[in-house]
Amino acid sequence: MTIEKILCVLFFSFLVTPAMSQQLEPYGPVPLERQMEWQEMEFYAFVHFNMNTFIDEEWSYGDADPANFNPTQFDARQWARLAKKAGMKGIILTVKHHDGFCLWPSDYTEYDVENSPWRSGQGDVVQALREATNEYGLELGIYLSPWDRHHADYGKPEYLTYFRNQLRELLTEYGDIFEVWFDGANGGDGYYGGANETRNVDRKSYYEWKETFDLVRKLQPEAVIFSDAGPDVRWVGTEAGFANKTNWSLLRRDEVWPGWPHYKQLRSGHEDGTHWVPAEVNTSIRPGWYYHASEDHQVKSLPELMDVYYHSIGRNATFLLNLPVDPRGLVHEADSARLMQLADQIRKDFDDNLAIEKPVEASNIRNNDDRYDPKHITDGNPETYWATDDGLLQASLTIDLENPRVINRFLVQEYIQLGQRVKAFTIEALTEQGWKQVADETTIGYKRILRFPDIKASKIRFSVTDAKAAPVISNIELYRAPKILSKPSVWRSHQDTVHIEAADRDAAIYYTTDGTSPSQDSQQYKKPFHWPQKGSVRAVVIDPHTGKSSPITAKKFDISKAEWALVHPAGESEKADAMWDGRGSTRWGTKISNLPGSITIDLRDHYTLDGVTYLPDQGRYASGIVRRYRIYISDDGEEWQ
Ligand code: FUL
Repeated sequence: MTIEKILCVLFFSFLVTPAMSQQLEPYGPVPLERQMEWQEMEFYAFVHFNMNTFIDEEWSYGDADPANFNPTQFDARQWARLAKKAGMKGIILTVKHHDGFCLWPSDYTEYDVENSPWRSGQGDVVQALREATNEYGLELGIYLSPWDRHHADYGKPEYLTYFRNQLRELLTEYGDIFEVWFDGANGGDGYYGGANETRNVDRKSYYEWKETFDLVRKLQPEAVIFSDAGPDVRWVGTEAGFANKTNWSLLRRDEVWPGWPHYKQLRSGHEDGTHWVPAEVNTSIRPGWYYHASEDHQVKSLPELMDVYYHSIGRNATFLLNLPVDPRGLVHEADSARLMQLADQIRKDFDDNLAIEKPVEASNIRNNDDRYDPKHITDGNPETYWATDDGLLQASLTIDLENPRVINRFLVQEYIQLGQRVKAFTIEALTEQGWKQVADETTIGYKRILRFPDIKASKIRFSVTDAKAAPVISNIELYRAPKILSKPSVWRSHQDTVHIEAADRDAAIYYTTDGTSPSQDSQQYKKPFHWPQKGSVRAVVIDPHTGKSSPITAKKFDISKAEWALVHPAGESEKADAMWDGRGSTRWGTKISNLPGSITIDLRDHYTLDGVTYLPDQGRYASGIVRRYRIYISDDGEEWQ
């Protein structure tokens, strides 16, 4: 190298070094492109439809005759149409559940649709859904259960060959797959080709997951792989429909495997995670994953589903909502109606972004460079962002709403392509009484949405109070969501205290006890009240902003239960309170080893009775349901009729 060249190199590095050090570098693990695309899908459907649907089971044994599989009005286009209308971006289908029955004609088994009467064995559910998703512009995903209660080789290495052969069929014959879903339920009793026994596998080693993941990568490099442990997307550690408020998209991935006993940690991820493995919240629109006519009345309510929305997408996760297809081959009317309500409410909640294009000031702007100006958080462009100087772990920005506006939703996004950085943040609102704190929260990630009571503000201040590295925020939105106006619930406790609950805690409740219809002129409900009378309490929920009201709940109460006492079985009185506490969600059961058994209640007064009501356990796995009974009455506890 000549001396000129050396000088030139030195000079060059002198010029570029300061600028390079200002470069905004990713911090910690960051998403791969396939993970980014998946995250942006946000909301997509699960469809559980399989042998279980036809034999009314959740986990069938693996021995049910393929002849059972025979949908009468099969229409995958209906599923796709509903998903599309709901704003979902894809559908993941249970192509094989734990019972081993395959929804596509597999070359590797006889236990599939080809041997069912459906379409004379010519049907292929996977292909039908592929066509429907293409028609509606949706992505297709597959759930292939690792556990197979039908297969004779399950538990042996031979089964893995079978499993991977099936995966190869699915990943080569049905076009692009966006997500491959591997469930963590593994091993137990089953048919296993007629062996009818219990087979347990070592969950950590049996499946040789690496080889299977390599196969997916080879055949569908853009698909994300889901399991308890990722590698791309992790289970959220519960099927109840939520991620924790603190939710890192990071995981110490090498410590986790499908079936990991510490799965509750998946609700928050790991702050010190070594890999980018974001969470997916999966839950069913009904108690079961599969359709059961007995659950037609148990479709989740709109407020419950909105809670799931805010506790998944609103907490840095995606929302995978299961629609159990019924034996006709259709999403049941009750589920589709509720799904449309949900879609409508989501649209209303995020209808009018009050922050868009509003002026923003920040406590610090990285390098004072326009590229990192806070104006980018209200420009509606997800690719631009506000960033602060390196080493600054606290910073704030203020959005000027120009005119005071009522808001109740705050949405914020980090530019996660540069890592998940924020550990804690607050929100304050400038009201007529000065600055008020609205929220004090932890992580953000791809998206965080907060709900809070209506507040009228002229400015909103967002402050990062702790971060792993200089915060990089790409978007903030503000909304005034309308109230959810579903019927309030009314119940009366054992002590005659009447409680009224609205789905939306911020809505106003009005009630009457004289049989008239409640309105804004009636008594406003503020707290539970004592009301031992016979008669009905009528209640309504009203959105104070729009004046719109919910349907009215009319709850009839009969004789007071305040003095009732349990005589038999003795010693159970306290627990037995759940039997008459007025709440359908609590229950009391007692061990009655020799049927018929009995319970005796002392009413402590004399009444003319004309009826008795009994509400059985309303839980998903209800037990102790009374099938036959007699009711006796007595005036003295001696003589019974
Ligand atoms: C679970 C399975 O055992 C359920 O049947 C269902 O498929 C759910 C999505 O995953 O682990």
